[in-house]
Amino acid sequence: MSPMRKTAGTPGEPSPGLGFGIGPDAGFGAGPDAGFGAGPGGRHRFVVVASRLPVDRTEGPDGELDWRPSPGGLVSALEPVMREARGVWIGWSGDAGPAPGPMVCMGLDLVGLGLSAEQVRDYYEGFCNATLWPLYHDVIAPPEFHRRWWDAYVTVNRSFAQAAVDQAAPGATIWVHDYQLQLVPQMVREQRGDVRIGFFNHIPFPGYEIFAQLPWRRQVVNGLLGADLLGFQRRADATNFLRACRRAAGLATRGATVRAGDRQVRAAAFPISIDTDALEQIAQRDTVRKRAAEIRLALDEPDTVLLGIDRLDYTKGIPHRLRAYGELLREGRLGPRVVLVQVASPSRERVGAYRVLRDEVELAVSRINGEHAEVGSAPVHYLHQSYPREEMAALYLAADVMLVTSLRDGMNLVAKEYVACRYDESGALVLSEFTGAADELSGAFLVNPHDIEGLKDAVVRAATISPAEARRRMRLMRKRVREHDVAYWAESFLGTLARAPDSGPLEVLELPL
Ligand code: GDG
Repeated sequence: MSPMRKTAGTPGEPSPGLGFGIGPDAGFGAGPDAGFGAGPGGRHRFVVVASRLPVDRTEGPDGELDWRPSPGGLVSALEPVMREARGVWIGWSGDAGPAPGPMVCMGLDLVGLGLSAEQVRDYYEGFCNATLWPLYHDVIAPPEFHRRWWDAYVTVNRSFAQAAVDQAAPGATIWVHDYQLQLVPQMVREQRGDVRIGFFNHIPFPGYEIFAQLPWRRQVVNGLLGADLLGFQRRADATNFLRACRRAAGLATRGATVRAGDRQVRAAAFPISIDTDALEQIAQRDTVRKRAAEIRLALDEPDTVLLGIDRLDYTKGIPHRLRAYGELLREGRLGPRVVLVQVASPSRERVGAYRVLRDEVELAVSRINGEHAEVGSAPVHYLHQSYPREEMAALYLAADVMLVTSLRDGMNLVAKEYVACRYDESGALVLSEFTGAADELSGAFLVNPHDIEGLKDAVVRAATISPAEARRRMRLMRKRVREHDVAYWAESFLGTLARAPDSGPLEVLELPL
């Protein structure tokens, strides 16, 4: 934890994809001809643009405000190349207020942008979290469309783009992340023909019938097309995007390539992953293994521990999971000595749909406990809190069955984290087919979370699996997350970007479908 120069605020929610996994050496290599290096005039040859900085504002004991690293998979994957290239990370600090400006943390150059209270409301809570998030997750919640929110989205994207333009050396590589910044590639491109721009979308890209609802669909497609390479989690997301190019912007596509004026833009799947080694090492620590045993003891040594770990988000299918579990208890199909531990980390609490969800989940938990608890024991342990990563690893180790029942999820890193922690090859994963992870983790029990009977059957099968069968399935999944970790992901993306746009056929990652 390195003290830093700047001040103010509170830690935010675990940022998507930044919430877990550290490691000083993620084994990163940018590809043979990436050619990164510090640029002239203090500018940078590698620029990461993400909605959040990899640090949280904290308050010291005397009320002084400071910054604390919030290490995550993305940071650990990019750290070596950031260091080597004197790269810079541009992002928002997570609070309303003036820009914290440039700073150095863990030896990394960071540029903090500021959002006003109105921008937090209209851009972040509004357009990002109440328009794009539900729209891109197949309208699980109804998206709201407000012109004022769109205007804020354009303004904030412009300030991120300007910061990237200011930081980038001639010929730099700029990597823009996620749905909050879809206009940045084009905004940078307008000013800088010399840079290489990559964009990675962490969440799904919806089918055209859904995307078409967006009043600004053409602007979003054109914004993204400022990039040379667009990365998506699943092949289906890339296909959906290519279709949006044809339908919303009338552009021609050929294979994975879109012709945008005189430029060629490529769109392909690069499934994100975790820092597998670092996480496995945490899980193997004596302290963590001891803690896992303590957790089981505190739960009164149940026969079966089921676990859910999610941001409290309506995309994660927590109510569906609780419904299935409640019915299984009523039917007695899991036996008397079963416990569900549900971590629901606080998330986006100022957005209406999230407050409604919290009430719904807490009502469902109380109903189940009200019906089935006995004095001194409860069938659901509900934890609306965030935990350090060692505690998360201990929870993964303590669980016999991991439940991931998302209704829609770009990837779902929790599923991969569970697998990474199960170094003794025990445990079972129940995994929604609507996650990106379902394309890769073939040893999971795949479920449609809307099919409550099917979900119940899968939970029972996972809970009663033989040790040999569990080992066979877990081995398959562990091989996948070991070979395709976050370093592999970053390397594939940046390597492909380095070869864009004038090289031969695009390398699309092979997935075992
Ligand atoms: C988005 C996409 C995609 C959660 N609670 C705590 C905590 N976490 C960590 C988990 C995991 C991360 O947060 C959550 O990642 P997910 O992938 O499961 O989901 P999103 O937050 O929705 O992420 C998703 C991802 O971006 C990456 O591209 O996979 O589909 O929606 O790492 O471990 N970490 C700690 N304490 C907690 O209480 N330390």
